[in-house]
Amino acid sequence: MKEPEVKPSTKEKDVVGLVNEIANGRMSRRQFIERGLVMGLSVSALGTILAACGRKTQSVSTATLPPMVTTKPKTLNLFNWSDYMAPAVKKGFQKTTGISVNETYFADNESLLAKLKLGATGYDVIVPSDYMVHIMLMSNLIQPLDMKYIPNYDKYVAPLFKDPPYDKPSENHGMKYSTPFQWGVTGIAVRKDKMTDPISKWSDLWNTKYKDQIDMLDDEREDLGAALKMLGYSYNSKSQSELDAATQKLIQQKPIVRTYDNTNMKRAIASGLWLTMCWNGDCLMALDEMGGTKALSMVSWVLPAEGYGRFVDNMAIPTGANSRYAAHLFLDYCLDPKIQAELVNYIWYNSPVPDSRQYTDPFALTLVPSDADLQRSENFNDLGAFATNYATAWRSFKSA
Ligand code: SPD
Repeated sequence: MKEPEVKPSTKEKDVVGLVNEIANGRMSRRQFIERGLVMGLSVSALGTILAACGRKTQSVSTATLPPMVTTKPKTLNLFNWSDYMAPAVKKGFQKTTGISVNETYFADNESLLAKLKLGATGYDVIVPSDYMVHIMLMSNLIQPLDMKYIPNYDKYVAPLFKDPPYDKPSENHGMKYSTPFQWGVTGIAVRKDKMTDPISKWSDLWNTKYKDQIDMLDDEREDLGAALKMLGYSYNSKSQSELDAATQKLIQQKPIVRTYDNTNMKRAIASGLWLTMCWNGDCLMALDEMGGTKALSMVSWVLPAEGYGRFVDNMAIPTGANSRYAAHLFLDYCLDPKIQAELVNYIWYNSPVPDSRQYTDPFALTLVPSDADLQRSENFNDLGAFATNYATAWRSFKSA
């Protein structure tokens, strides 16, 4: 006989939410006790939960760095976004250290997280974006770095990228979990040689006249964020009604979208698709393949008027890495100004290392947003417990 499905009651879910908040340091002990009592929990039950959380947070706050075993492995496993590493950088690292780089790919932050949560081990270096660094460090999926093995961080990283809010556990014990890799923005690549209408905003991607000439990113925070922004809300909204409205917008747009893709926007642009939602580096990569500056007469890059996303992608070392040492060497190597320039000259994103500019191909600076343009951009934050609402919204959009 089929067992009856037992669903958690609302009260149970509220208690789970409350426990997550205290365990992840998003709530003070006092707030926890006050809310717990209002929910009808006994003082002794609250005491037991606090004791358990205390053990967890203590292990973070007193964390001492694990000893560094400086044996070099043959290979370092890099888990990265596609089109986000220069072959010359991998070769150079091998030449310098004797360690070869084996690169595999993920499509978005959420699939990277899922992979690690499911227990994948053996990745030495991963490349999560800002908000995802915070989610991962709060879940102990990445390890604290030993900065004495990453001297290029202090030497070369711009102050703006040092000490970012996403790289801090709830109790700030001074450990770092990530180094900046590249930063960028999200916009629209427009084939102006194929269409003459002016395009300036996200809502243009909802115009039915462009049916099958639109590609969207396949990315939960990016697509929901663009729809939120178009409705006048924040990329980081924690309002269920705003999120519902954004989900409905994406569902409404679905019939006119040709495809959702994060991994090959350059092909869409180069093949002549009119409107491609994409990241600046991938747009520039397409332009590079289409002939460099000449291609600027065919493609325009639009930073939507309603506001758009700005991100910092970072390098971090998963808890289950094979070689903590090789990973530190690689993080350090990638922050060298010449290596940053080698990267930028191939992947066409923006460097957090100002000294790299002197070695950078001027073409790479073509799509760097001005300070005035950046006023309209918004960072992506860790949404805490509300992240599950985005996941649910994204699933319902996908299955609609
Ligand atoms: N092809 C490289 C793409 C890397 C983009 N990072 C995405 C950040 C998402 N908010």
